[in-house]
This record gives sequence, structure tokens and C-alpha cells, in this order.
Amino acid sequence: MRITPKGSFILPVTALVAAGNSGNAATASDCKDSDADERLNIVYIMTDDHTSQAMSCYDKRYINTPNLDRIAERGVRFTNSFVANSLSGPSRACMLTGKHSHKNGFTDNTTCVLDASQPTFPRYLKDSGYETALFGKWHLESLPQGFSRWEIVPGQGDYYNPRFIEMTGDTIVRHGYLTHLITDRSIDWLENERDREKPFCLLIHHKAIHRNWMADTADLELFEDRQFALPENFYDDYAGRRAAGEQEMSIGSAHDMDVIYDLKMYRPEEESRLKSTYEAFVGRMDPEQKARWDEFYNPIIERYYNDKLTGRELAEWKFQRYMKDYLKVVKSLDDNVGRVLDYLEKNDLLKNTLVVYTSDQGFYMGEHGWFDKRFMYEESFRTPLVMMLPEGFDRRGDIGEMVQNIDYAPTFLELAGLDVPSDIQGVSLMPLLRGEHPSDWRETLYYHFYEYPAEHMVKRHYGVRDGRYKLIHFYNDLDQWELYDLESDPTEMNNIFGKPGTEEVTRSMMRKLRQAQEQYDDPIRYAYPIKD
Ligand code: SGN
Ligand code: CA
Repeated sequence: MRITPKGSFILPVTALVAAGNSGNAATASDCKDSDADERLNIVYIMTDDHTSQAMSCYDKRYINTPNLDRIAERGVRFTNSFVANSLSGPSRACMLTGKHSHKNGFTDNTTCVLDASQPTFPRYLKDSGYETALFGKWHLESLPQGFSRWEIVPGQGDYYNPRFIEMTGDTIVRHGYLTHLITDRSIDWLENERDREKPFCLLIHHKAIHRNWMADTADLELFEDRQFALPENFYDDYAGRRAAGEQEMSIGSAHDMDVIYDLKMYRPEEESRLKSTYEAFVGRMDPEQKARWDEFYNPIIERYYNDKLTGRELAEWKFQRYMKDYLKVVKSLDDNVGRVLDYLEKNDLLKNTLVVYTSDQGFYMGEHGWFDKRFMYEESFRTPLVMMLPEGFDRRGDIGEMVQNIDYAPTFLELAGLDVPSDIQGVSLMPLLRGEHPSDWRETLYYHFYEYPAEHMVKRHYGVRDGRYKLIHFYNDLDQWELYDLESDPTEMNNIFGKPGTEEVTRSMMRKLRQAQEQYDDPIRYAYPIKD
């Protein structure tokens, strides 16, 4: 059985006809009688906190990422790609289920456990005859379901000599750097473990580029000669944006960005809030790794404590160190993505494999003075998304339609020739990959962030974004509306909500918000202060 980009079928179609008639995703038995199952493979690579400012096919200011760029060059780059809830666990749940957080039940990292028995795209694919595998970060508290094979890191994972939880429930420790190890494990599965009679869907989930940005010892020297320009709004005063002023994710703040934990300025006699967490991470290193680490950091530590910087000088020094550490971790990720692409190429798999690269959300690289994510502002609402397309898909270059991580599940189901269940809220991207420009494509995106009170103290909020405007409502312990004109104010510094002359656009955005909350059936709705 083989599916063409146009969605028509070559060879036996028993499974697909069955799926089409039932209105549900096909089941394993549907495929039993078919000849070789030649449906397309999927390699889905997702990183953590990798933002498009640090990916050269999106932004050339900071780093060259030749391997990630290869994906875009031989396929497509989505220029308007967003998440539904900018946080790891929630993003992963949206991506797996194709549903917003209030429907999949995983609204925040701190209180939720994923009901992993609910339908997900890996489960649908597996039931229809795919080999499905997941390696790396999972972060959904319960154990994965719907995979032929998985091996995950507990919680956030460790950069050095990390623990892995195996399918047996045993925890093992592997020696080395996590990004390499997840890649090794994934390639090993492709080469030695998968059932070659079946199409496969492989999910490679990296911890990189997550805090606290610990580089591989081989990459420590990189970027040390670079001086990065401060973003224009690094010294944002948050005027007119109360929630933005009350967060705890400021690079300049000693509490929020910890010089020991985040920037590795460790000395036994110095204290900080996250010192013991840093000690635990560094404590995982073997003597050789630790010696190389110390050899690199000791002179920087020496200078840091001698210089005794304060105020803006200190904030800018922290920004430079943050950028360097983050980019070193990106470099190793890019190398490892290259290893996967090389493997697929050498084994002639690119012709029948869709390769997807994305992150669980974007991140702040000093914009508004921040690191971290969570806000519906552009840097963290967006996420990179590039795809290398299998033979027969001629679409190349940029896709500008607004897409969201709830769209991945229906895309993969359609790619596999399965019907998209009606309770999935995302929309298949397949028409876009085929080069179509559907006239009824969504014009509004819906977003909802729940994790408050919690680390970084970003208030709960929901909102809508269309091609030009964004309306946000911060709620719970405050009641504040924000409205941005992204055309005249792309960095979202000027909240125009309630300003004279904005009445009409406010009414229109309120209408869009109400429609989105009704369409997605979000039970958390407050009174809309402006009616039609
Ligand atoms: C950890 C980090 C936070 C980060 C969250 C969520 N703190 O708690 O800085 O915002 O993860 O990130 S740390 O001290 O443990 O590094 S997420 O991407 O997993 O959602
Ligand atoms: Ca993340």
C-alpha cells in the first residue's frame, strides 16, 4: 500500500477504505491483508526551548545551524508557526493529541499527569500498522503509551551521564552527553530494532536547549570571542503591561537568573538559590568531564568574582554568558540532527520519510530583558517548524499560513492515510505541503497559559492572534487586557487596549476571542468587556 501526496492510493487500499468508511482512524486489523505496507515514514525531531532566533534558516544573527537549515532547504519553512500553551508538558500533550490543553487535560507542568490512555497520533499510527518509537524527553508524568518502543529521561533529564527509564520500568544510566545519547539510541533503533516490513514513526525528543544550558565539553570554547548585540528592548520598563512587569524571568535579576546555576560561576564558598541543583548536575560528571569543565570555567569564574560587576554592567555580562551557553548547546543539537539526516540519506530513507523539526516552544533571547517562555508574546508563542518532504511533494520554500502544534497529529494521520477523528481540534497541514492555499485556512489562533502561581510567575492568560492584531486577557489574580498591532509594534511594547481609536479593532478581536473559545469549547471564559 502506498499513498501519494495527492492522497490517492497505489496498491491495496483495504486499510484506507475501511478507515474512510468508519469515520475513525484505521485499526491494525485493517492492514492485515495488504501487501507490503509502503506508507510514508515520519521522523519527528523536537527540542526543548529552541527558539527560531537561534536557527540560521530563520535568523542569521547568532548562530549557523547548517543541518537544521538542510531540512528547510530540501523542504519547507513555516514562517508563522505557533504553540497553544508555551510550556513543555502542555505543548507535548497538544502535539500528541491534536487538542488544546483544556481537552487533553494537561494544562501545566506542576499539577498535571497525562492520561496516556487517551487517543494520540502515535497510538492511531501503531494501531494501523506503524512501528512507533520515542526516545528522550517525555515530561508528561505518566509513562508513554502507543509506542512499539520507548526510552525516556525522567522529568527534565540530565545533560551529563543521564538516567533513562526503559520500557521495563528500570532506570539505567548511560555515559556521555544527552544530545548524543538520544541520537545514538534513535539511530540504533532505526538500524537494528525496527520491523522493516512496517512504516515507522520515530519521535526524537531532546532535552537540549533547556535550562541550565550545559554544553558538551567538546563545544565549550565556541562563541567565546563573540559579543552579542543587546535586543533593543532589553531594558523594557513594562509600562502599560502589568503581567510583564511582575514575572520572574529577568536576566538581570539575581533571583531569576542564578549566576551559579545558570551561568556556572561556582565557588564552594559562594551561595545562591539554585547552587545545590548545580552541584547535583555537575556531580554527575566523570573525572575527565569535570576536569575539562573546570579548566574552561575556572578562569571565567576568577574574573567574575574579581570584577564585582553591578547594575547594567552585570546584567549585560549575564546576557553575554547566557547567549554563549545557549548557543553551544544548539551547536551540538545541530550536529546531531545532521547525524540523523545522514543516516536517513545513506539508507535511502529520505525519499519516503517526512522529517519534521520543531521545538516545544520558542524562548526569549534577552527580548524584554528575559529568558524562559510562557507569555503569548511572539518570541515564546512562536516555535520553529521546518520539514523535509518525501518524494512526490514538490512544495518548497516558505509556508506563511498560521499553524499551531495541535496541527501535527492530524497531519501525521492524514499522511498515514487515516481519517482524522472529529474530536481533534488541529487541522492537517497536508494541503499546505501539497502546495495548496486553502481559502478557508484559519485566520485566528487561540492560546491559553495556566501555570500560575509557579516558577517565573507568569500570570494565567488566554488570547487570540490574527494576521495583524493580538488580544490577551490576563486573569486569575488580576484582570488585565492587552492589545497589540503587530504591524506597527512587532516587539509588543505598546499596549493599545482602551486607547482612543482602537474601539473597532477591539470589538473585532473580542468577537474572534469569543468565537475561538466557543469553537474550542474552553470552559474558562470571563466576561468580554466590550460587546458587539
Ligand atoms: C524548570 C526550569 C524553569 C522552566 C521550567 C519549565 N527551572 O522548572 O526555568 O521554566 O522547567 O520548562 S530549573 O531550575 O529546573 O532549570 S519546560 O520547558 O520544561 O516547560
Ligand atoms: Ca520547553
